[in-house]
Amino acid sequence: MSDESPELVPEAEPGADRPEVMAELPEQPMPSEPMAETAAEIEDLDTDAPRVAILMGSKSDLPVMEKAEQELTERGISSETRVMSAHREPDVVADYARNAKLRGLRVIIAGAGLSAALPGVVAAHTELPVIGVPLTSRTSVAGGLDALLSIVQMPPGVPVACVGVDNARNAAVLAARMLGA
Ligand code: AIR
Repeated sequence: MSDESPELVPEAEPGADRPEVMAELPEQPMPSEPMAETAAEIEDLDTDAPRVAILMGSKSDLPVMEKAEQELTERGISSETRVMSAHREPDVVADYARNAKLRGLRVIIAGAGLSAALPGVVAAHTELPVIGVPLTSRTSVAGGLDALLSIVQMPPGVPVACVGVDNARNAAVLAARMLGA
């Protein structure tokens, strides 16, 4: 038996290896054909466009939210993952949600912790179905109940579907069912 203590490896910051998830809209290719009239036509033109968006309020949410991305990838469903905060970058969130349908997205998964406004704010700016993932975070109250209630308690007319606390995988399974995939 050796009495050497194990080497301490510094923990990598969540998302340090995923620069593409930080809030920026992907560059839009210039259309070579006449502009498509409807979202359905755009979908036909660009079959590789992501069908599901996976959004989260902070890089610190990435380790949990990556489970949704994994599940969609295993099912062959294209997705894009972005970090944007409803409180820290409200304009980015509004712009993203307003453009989502025209970009060919069909379902939006949005995870956040604490006062989790992201799914609700996204739902306020798009007709697409939104699935909220309540997340635990360092300063959560009651094991994520704060985020759960923030996501579930939407006003009439602006629904957000909600999965269990930290259950990003279920959000992906629900998105797949919505897409009939
Ligand atoms: N959050 C970020 N903007 C608004 C909210 N509600 C959430 C994140 C994360 C938690 O606050 O979704 O779960 C803590 O974020 P951070 O960046 O301090 O680690």
